[in-house]
Amino acid sequence: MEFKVNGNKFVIIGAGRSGICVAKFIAKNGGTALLCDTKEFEQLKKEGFGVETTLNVEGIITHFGANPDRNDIRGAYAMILSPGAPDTIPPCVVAREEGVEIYSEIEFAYSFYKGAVVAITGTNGKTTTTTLTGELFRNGGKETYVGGNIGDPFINYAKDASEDSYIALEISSFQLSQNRKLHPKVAVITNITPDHLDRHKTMENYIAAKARVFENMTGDDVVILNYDDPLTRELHSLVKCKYVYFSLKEKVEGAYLENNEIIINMDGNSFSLIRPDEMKLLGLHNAANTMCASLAAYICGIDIDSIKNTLRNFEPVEHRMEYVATKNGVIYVNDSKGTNPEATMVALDAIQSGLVIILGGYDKHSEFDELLEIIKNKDTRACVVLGATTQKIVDSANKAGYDRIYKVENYEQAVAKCAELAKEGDYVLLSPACASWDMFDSYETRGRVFKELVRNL
Ligand code: UMA
Repeated sequence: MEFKVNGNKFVIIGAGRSGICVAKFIAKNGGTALLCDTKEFEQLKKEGFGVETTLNVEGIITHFGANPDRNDIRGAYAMILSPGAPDTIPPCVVAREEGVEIYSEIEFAYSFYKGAVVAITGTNGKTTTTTLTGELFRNGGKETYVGGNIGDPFINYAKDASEDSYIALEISSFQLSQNRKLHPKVAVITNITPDHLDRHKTMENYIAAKARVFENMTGDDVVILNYDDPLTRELHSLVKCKYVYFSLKEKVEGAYLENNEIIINMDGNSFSLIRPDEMKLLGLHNAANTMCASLAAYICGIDIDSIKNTLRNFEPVEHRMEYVATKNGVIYVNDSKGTNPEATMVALDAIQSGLVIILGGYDKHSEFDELLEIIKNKDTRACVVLGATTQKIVDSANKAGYDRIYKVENYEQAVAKCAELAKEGDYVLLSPACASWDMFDSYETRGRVFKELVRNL
């Protein structure tokens, strides 16, 4: 079903990246958007997603600083919910009472989209996999879009794309929990480890949200699952279409690593793609991301030489093990996208020698004990800690018997402290194991602040 926008009123919850783009789309297509946010205008403006461009636009009515009330919601054609807003908030309760259907931005956008979706979800690795998938398809000669949780909402591409197009769509568990009709041609689940438990409450709910990515997939559609991660591997029992695996450890149908080569092994064809050390991406986790993206491209018929060529030239994604600068012989790496302990553990795998790490941020109720054990066992030179999770991280360090912990108040102090502690040849890694929302509007802003401070050292 395509939403009928012309002449209809929509209530949009959240005036962030998703909500602003949805409101503009509705206004452009002849509908009326009531764009709501509990934050005040000045605060929204500071976040830099362009809320000011929604003012005085025909077809957009703004409602900031409070939830919409019953009169605002009554009679609306639909409510479109931003991913960060759970469907238990008061406006959603009212919408249900008033018979107004609630949709995610992804579902809304999907209703207009005629091309094929390659959906990428999982706790970690989504952004690199999505970006690489986009590059593989684009270089393979396909009309390609890249969007979703990666930061560029699906609605921006949904209507103009042709039937022959592909979108590499990064989807979070938040976006999937409202899923209805989304029907990817290929879906990737990179891995599932505890994350966002403040919102999903239990691991079962979180896994169930991720599994919704393939609930409408049938026949020749293909689900790509991580064989090395038991939670993801076992999801095959719920899959109603074809599925393949990727693995760093076992020879599987799909893609695997053997003698330091990435092998594609599907439908009786087996061939080597590339050696991980021929690529510019650091770490084994990136070999796994490469397998996911390459499998998706191979399944959709992208030429193998084109795949190999793209892999050889692909540059790391911003905020994902991104090299920033070398200052006084110390190498600074920005992994601000490391927003949970598992992501940070993966980042740590890629660095063997001396390390100073910046940890801490918004509290998502994650556990830090295992991470601090690893930090201790790696003989990490120092941990510089800040943000809402400071005490939790210090407690985990105490449990692990690790005492090279330095508390700071802000990023200026953090970078200065790292520069003071690191020795020539060391790495300074920003991989905070936490979301940024206690200090920044996004991990991107956090990463950019870090890079700026490093460059000014
Ligand atoms: N809001 C309300 N009422 C509520 C809850 C929220 O008004 O009850 C408002 C907030 O005040 C805020 C607005 O909603 O101003 C923000 O909405 P949002 O949090 O959904 O954020 P968007 O800016 O629309 O960005 C979202 C994704 N953010 C989240 O899921 C938290 C972005 O992913 C995504 O890029 C974007 O949609 C486009 O699809 C970011 C993210 O951090 C990168 N994702 C998490 C992750 O990767 O771990 C899930």
